[in-house]
Amino acid sequence: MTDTVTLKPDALHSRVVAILTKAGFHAAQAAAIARVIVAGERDACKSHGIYRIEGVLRTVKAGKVRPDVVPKLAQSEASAIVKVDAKGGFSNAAFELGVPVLAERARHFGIAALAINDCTHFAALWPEVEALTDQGLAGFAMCPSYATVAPAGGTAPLLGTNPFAFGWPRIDNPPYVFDFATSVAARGEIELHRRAGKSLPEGWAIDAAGQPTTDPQAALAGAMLPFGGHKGSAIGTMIELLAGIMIGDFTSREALDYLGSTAFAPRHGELVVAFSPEAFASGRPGDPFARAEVLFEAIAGQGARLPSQRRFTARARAEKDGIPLTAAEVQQLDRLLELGLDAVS
Ligand code: NDP
Ligand code: PYC
Repeated sequence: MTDTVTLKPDALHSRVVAILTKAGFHAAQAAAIARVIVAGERDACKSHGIYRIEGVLRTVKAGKVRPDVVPKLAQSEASAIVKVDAKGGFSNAAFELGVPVLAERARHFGIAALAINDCTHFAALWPEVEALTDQGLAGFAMCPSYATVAPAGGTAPLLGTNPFAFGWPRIDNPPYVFDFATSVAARGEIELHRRAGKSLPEGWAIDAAGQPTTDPQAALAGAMLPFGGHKGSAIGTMIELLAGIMIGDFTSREALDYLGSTAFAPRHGELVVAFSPEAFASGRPGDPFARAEVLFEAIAGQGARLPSQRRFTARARAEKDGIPLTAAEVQQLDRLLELGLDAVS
């Protein structure tokens, strides 16, 4: 008997939607959340795949997020700033509502920004920058998280794992996309190490006394470290400023104070900026997309791999053969569907 079950992405999407619907989600929120969770599994990004469903349900049960609301677009005809009020729901439906307007404004002005406020965000950011590259736009996305990362030289959690993603459209290839936490690793990775009983690599975290640790439990009670020392610390701080303070939303510290626990998905805002490469390159020599190809070929020509290549390979495999899940993961999906919010404490 095999320990692995293979599901087509559509079949997994239906299962996740059913779980969320039973838990009281509005159809637009359920479908949008399920899309990013399934995309995480399809692209072999387990830290933001189905394991996040429990956290989503826990956050609903604690009354820290509203599953039944519909996000609202704040229209401002002449502005390059598009605003969406998530109304205390998850970010995913709010992003899906705002992105067509963001793309239209970016084409019109050459650059435009989408600010999402009052949302709970638990997901990877690459689906969001890919929504821009799919439309021939470049762009980046960023958001705070909750205070779990010590600034470089500090000893206590203050910054979030604050992800940053960038995408550039390519002509006959998948886009150039990178997406990473500004901590050494995403917090989801620490949790997956804890669940698997594995030690962390050195340099990921400090314990509650500020001492280096490889014990995931001690790391969760202490603080994670920024990637690249003072450089990651500064980028994490920039994200607090632009995607927290500047858009009038929570910093990671404030998000944790609001939640009172990292057991829930974090609530804050998000900033997405879209660029039209044609508009910026207009009047200058060379086609920006052709010139970008020269750069990518030069990178690959040295034997280096482009970011997201692993993901795109996993995606192609999953689209052909289905998404492999362990029997335990399938049982957990069945349990979440049967028990709904009673499945989580
Ligand atoms: P990883 O370190 O796993 O990957 C970072 C990026 O680097 C990916 O684009 C990856 O591409 C690329 N990459 C990895 N190895 C190489 C290599 N050898 N050469 C070239 N590129 C490489 O990401 P993190 O653990 O930091 O983050 C994982 C996810 O967690 C992200 O999607 C992020 O958005 C999410 N996150 C979300 C948060 C939130 O609050 N919503 C908070 C923190 C993180 P590939 O995937 O192909 O390997
Ligand atoms: O993996 O660090 C993380 C994370 C925090 C919130 C969502 N993902």
